[in-house]
Amino acid sequence: MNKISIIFAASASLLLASCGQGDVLYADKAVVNLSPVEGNPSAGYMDLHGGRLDVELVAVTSDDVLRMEMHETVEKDGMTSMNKIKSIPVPAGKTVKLEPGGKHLMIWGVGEGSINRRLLTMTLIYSNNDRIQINAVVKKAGEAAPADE
Ligand SMILES: [Cu+2]
Repeated sequence: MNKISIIFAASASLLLASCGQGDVLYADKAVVNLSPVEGNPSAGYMDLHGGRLDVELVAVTSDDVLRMEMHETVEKDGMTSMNKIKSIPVPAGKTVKLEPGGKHLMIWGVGEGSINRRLLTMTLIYSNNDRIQINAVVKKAGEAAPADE
């Protein structure tokens, strides 16, 4: 058996509220915006909340996609482009947003099952070997954002 701890963080915000601490490594507000064009990659966004230690998000995986990459949008000479990045620093106690125009996930081949249930399960892998499983809300193009609870 490996020593990797798996934390199910689907309701991490509830957990956080109930224990009243701000230094738990977790992620929330995860969303996958499906590409309106079949074959084009979809984009993933979320809030990454730092724990007690400075760590890096080194990979995001899912059993129900063909490929997932971490990207950063960069602007140079008025032109916007994207670079693939190897990791995303998540400083202790800080919140790092994956959002349009910034760092984001690029996702190819989201499975029909996840699209139909409107949830994509993904695993965040950190540099300290923590693994956090989250469910991202899958949104079709043009669909309104789900109400914030
Ligand atoms: Cu991208």
